[in-house]
Amino acid sequence: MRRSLLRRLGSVALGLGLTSLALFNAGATPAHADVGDCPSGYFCAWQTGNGSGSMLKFNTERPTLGTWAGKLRLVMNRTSKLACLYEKPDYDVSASYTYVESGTLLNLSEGRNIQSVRFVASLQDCEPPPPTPPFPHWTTDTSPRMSGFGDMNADRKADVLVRDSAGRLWFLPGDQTGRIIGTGGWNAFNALIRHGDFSGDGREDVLAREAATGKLWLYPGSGTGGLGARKLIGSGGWNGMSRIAAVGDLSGDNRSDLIAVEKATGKLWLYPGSGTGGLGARKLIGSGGWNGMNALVGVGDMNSDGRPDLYAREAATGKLWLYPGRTGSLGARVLVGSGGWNDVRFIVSVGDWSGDGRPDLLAVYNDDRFYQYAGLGTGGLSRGYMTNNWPARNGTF
Ligand SMILES: [Ca+2]
Ligand SMILES: [Ca+2]
Ligand SMILES: [Ca+2]
Ligand SMILES: [Ca+2]
Repeated sequence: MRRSLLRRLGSVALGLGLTSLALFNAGATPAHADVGDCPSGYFCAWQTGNGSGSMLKFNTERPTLGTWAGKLRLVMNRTSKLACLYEKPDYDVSASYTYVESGTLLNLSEGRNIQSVRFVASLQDCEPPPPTPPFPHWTTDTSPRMSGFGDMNADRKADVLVRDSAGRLWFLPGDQTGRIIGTGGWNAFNALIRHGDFSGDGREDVLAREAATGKLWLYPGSGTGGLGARKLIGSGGWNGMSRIAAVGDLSGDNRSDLIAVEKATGKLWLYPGSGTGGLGARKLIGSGGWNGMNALVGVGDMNSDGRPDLYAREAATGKLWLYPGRTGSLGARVLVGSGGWNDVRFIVSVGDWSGDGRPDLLAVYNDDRFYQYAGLGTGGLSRGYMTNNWPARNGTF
């Protein structure tokens, strides 16, 4: 770590016109202060653009910078956090602010007038609550009945989960509030899945695929929006799947099932849930071509026939298709959206947010627009309407 940082310092130092010799000697007593003096774990600042002269160092937030206010020209962030640099005291975002990532050196232009500094987990946290909380506003109506999925705290309101860039997981119950239910490490997963109960206690759970190992983990829902201790549900090989979705009970035994597309073959497999947190022997339900779909969404019973259905987005056309659930299989597909769905980053199924008892849909577009689409009960969707801006997050499901 120290070595790689020094190497990074060396390359930056060349750009600053400093000699690499001075940096390599940083461990020894230097003839004069320079950027190599910034100790690990600290945020350091200089009033010169080349890191000469006296150095200010600290590693806790500073609502004011005293005699250094407005004088920072070169800064180095050797804390493990992201540093937010505000042009007003007290982290006031009404003037502009900038940020410095962990392990980074930044030259501040002459016009910058830094007055306060905070250390946070991710960029969105630079804007403190209030006025802008570090999660999007999510509001929802109350459904007349339990939908069986999308509701992690059993209040008949559709909940949304958000993973932020720092790898934390947020629970958004639909009243514009949010709270952390995963304090970190969630960026280790390359698939996050939620739709109903897998552990058999009637509470909605979360499934997550670990990128490094291809393992599939079950995070049992607590029933109050939180998650319990995880359990291994798939010991490996899940990275061989291009898409995984939870669909509800497709096999007809009242237990939640998974479906997955095999990358190598384009086959669609049904993994029947055991009802106790395991998966039974898989069954082929699509003989090929499923790699042509770049999103699978378990949307619930969209066509009101009592069986859960699947939405799939066609990569080549941006069309959205409904595959009606049959017992242990999928029926002939029906067009739901004629195009444009490739502009959506996250297609999210959270059950009924409109309060009419029918499952609905959410879409977070690549440009952060957030659209709500109400399910019509016939398999299709109402015209979508934009209700919010949903700034880039690392996952919404
Ligand atoms: Ca809820
Ligand atoms: Ca459960
Ligand atoms: Ca159906
Ligand atoms: Ca609805």
